[in-house]
Amino acid sequence: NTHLLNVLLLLQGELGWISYPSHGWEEISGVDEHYTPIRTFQVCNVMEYSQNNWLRTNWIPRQSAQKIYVELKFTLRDCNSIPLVLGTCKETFNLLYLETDDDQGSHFREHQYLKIDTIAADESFTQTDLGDRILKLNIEVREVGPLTKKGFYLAFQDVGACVALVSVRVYFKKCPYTVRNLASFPDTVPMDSQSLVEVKGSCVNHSKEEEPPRMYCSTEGEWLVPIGKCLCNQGYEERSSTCQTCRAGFYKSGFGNTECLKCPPHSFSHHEGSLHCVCEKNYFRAEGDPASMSCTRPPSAPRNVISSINETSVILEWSWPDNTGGRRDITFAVLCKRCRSVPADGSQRCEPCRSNVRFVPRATGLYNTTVTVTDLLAHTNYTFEIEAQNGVSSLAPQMRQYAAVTITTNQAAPSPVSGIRKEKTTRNSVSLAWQEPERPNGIILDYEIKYYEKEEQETSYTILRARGCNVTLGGLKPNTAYLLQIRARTAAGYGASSTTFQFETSPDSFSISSESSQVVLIAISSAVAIILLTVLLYVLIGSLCFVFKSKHPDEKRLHFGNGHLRLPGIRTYIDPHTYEDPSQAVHEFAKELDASCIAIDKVVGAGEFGEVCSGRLRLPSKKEICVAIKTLKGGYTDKQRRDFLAEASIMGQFDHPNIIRLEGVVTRSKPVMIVTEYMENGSLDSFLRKHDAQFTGIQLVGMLRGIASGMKYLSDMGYVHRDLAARNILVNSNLVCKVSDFGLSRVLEDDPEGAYTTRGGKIPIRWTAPEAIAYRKFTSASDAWSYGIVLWEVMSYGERPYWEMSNQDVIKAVDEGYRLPPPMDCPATLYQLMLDCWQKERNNRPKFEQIVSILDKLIRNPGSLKITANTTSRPANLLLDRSSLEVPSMGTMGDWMDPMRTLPCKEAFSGVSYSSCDTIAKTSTEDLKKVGVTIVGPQKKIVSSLKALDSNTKNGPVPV
Ligand code: ACK
Repeated sequence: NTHLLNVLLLLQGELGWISYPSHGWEEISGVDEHYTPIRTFQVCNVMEYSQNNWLRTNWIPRQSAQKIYVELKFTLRDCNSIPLVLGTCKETFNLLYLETDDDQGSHFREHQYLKIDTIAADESFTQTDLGDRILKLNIEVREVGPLTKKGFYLAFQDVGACVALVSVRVYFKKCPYTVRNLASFPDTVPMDSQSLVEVKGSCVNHSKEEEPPRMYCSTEGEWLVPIGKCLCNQGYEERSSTCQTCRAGFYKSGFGNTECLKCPPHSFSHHEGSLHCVCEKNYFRAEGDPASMSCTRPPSAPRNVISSINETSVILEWSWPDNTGGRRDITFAVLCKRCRSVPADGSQRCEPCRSNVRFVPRATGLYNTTVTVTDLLAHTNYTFEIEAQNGVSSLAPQMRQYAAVTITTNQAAPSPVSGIRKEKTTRNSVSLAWQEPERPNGIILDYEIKYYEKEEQETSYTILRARGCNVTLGGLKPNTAYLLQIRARTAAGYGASSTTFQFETSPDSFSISSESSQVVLIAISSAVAIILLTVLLYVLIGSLCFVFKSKHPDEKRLHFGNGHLRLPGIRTYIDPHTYEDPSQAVHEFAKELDASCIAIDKVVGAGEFGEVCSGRLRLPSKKEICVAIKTLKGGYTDKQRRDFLAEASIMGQFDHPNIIRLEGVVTRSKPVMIVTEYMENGSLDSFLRKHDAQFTGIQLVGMLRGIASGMKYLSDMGYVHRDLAARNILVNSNLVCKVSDFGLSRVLEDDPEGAYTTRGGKIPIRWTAPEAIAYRKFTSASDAWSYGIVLWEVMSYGERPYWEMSNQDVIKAVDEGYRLPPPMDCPATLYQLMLDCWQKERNNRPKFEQIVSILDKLIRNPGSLKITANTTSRPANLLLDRSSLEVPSMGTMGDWMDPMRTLPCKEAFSGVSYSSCDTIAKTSTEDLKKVGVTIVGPQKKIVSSLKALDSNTKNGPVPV
């Protein structure tokens, strides 16, 4: 029971209470029912009438009590037990009180007291075992209140009874200090009325309120209806109504009156009051992991990776890892890489796969142990790294493990062409365009366009080929519906056909009269006859060519389709890498020579793969010829052999007077050799340096024309050289320049000029167009830039472009718009051509075809070479312009051509006609335009210079 009794007064010992009159109440020692000695106040004047005896207590301070309780223990004799008292004897007494703010001492006034109650005995006597009657103790309790003054007196009024007061206890009730639901409630005195007192509790130390704690204190001093509670803080638990810290090795991460928990596996707490346990070394907790969860680690690598390759797709499957790191949230991620070994140090260089490689269902977050990878390149090595990941993998990159598998995709045909659209339709022609296949799986050699009249249901159809993504179909019937399908071809063969596309030609806009229709009919028949004849001729010549020199077995089909005459076939360069077996490519394009037919004379230089020698080749029943022999040095790797022979596979596809000619290869015996025509004067750069200032302008232009012509041929074939530089041009005894040095990765590896760029890969910076340096955009237009540099090298007799500037400075200067200045005595037209080749916007650079034609015009009008760039206007953004103060070189035509004496003029180049100086005299601005002098500013100057020159040379023709 929560009653609290605060005893205010207990009748014990000498009390000094006051009695009125003095012979009334008396203080007497006695014994209680247990015969324990006690002090009592007694009165027993039962024989006399009109008794009025008062006994008053001392002043009792009220303290905080509002309502007090008075418990009386007393004995009272019944009047029947006393003989001769009838009429005077009473059996009750009165209990009274008086409130005062201070002790009034002995001052006593009867009438001031208020009666609390009349007290009667319940029982008067008790029978003992011996038959004695003994007085029985009565206990009575009375309430008094509300009290308001500081203290009070109690008084007992006897009116003629026989009473013994044994004990007077005065007390009040209160709700005692308590802690409930971790909230402490103070001592609270209840109100006097019937209402409850609402008390707010306060949270014990290290706890916080969850809901405000409250309780009610009843008038009986009882705590009632606890509401709300407090919760122990993190790191504290409830112990005997207090919040105590968790012990070491335990933790409590949340608020609440739960116990501290033992640290989960692979974690520990060294300190008391830990909110969570710390993971052991190499164990981790992921962000969402509860503190009660064990610490975990990344899983081990997946096992047993199996790959099944299907053309350019691969299905990868693997087994669950041995160790999941203690977690269930395992997923798998697959990383695709393309790796190749670097011949220089044998290391592997890897790069991520192209972004269009597709993973089904996806590359990361795989729940199943399989993935299908599609849209890979054909014939390509791929490495897949498969990693099992769990929630803590990202926290421990150093512990991550993966299983790797390397595969090589197969050859695959291109995917179908899509997006066919009509660009222009006339009565008898239609222009179409389409999109390249989404997955070319190799280099697209050409497109086959098959079409037929809708009516004819494919009984008769026509096949055309096109190299680009557009074609114009001519000779169609007006107002007729046609159906058409297109498919792409790569070295792997034809891809699937596009969906059928329908188009209609425009209707006839005029009708032909019967008379004129006859004329038209005749005209048409004659035209058809002529065409048929041409076809026959074409077929005849074509098959002859094919018999003698069929390097492309497919070519036959290319030209002649299914019997219908079509656009002439366009020979395209085929990347030997598209062949599954590169040695197959070598034998497709290069003749295998018997080593016994080759005699090596001497070493002339060193190539990337071995020595370069000069020698002789004598083929059965052929004249012996001088050849250059490139050898593959012993101890080569398979890859080196492939790369070495790749050059022959490329060179063997070319047939042009300005491209170094391949005689054949020796692959069946050692050393492996590539045999080419011999170029007596070696490479152009060293040749020019050796013959500084010894050639005429025409000779130099002739060399340049040859190079441009070779480059036109290469660009028409779709081959991008990437390393066009004077050092890669060879010169023969006739001063004919031929483009050499073909290879696939050679720019990256063997050119001493190759410098590593920030994006990786080696590039001959000084010769390379900015877009090729910046983002490897190598095109025929970037070759045109390099051609401009070769032009500069030639005109400066082998000077090093940008002299000793660092590669970085070159890149920066070029990027800022600076260009090399004209070489000394460089004709303005040639310098303008250089500047055109160095246009930042690659589409503005001249095509090789245009370069050839500009040079041809110059050769036909050599006078135009007389105007040197030094004398005419010079762009403001010249780099290291060392010669801007030079005196105009206005010599004679003879002077310009003088050095020609040293070489046989006629042999310098073939098929080029020269003009005499007469032409120069007639040169007008219009003519200058014709020869390619396009700059607006200098035209006047050039013309006036030519006029001046004309007067100098009028006296006679100049020998050329
Ligand atoms: O400048 P060069 O004498 O000419 O030194 C180099 C050397 O081999 C390394 O490439 C020379 N060279 C390469 N191919 C031929 C060739 N077909 N005819 C003559 N010399 C060649 C080149």
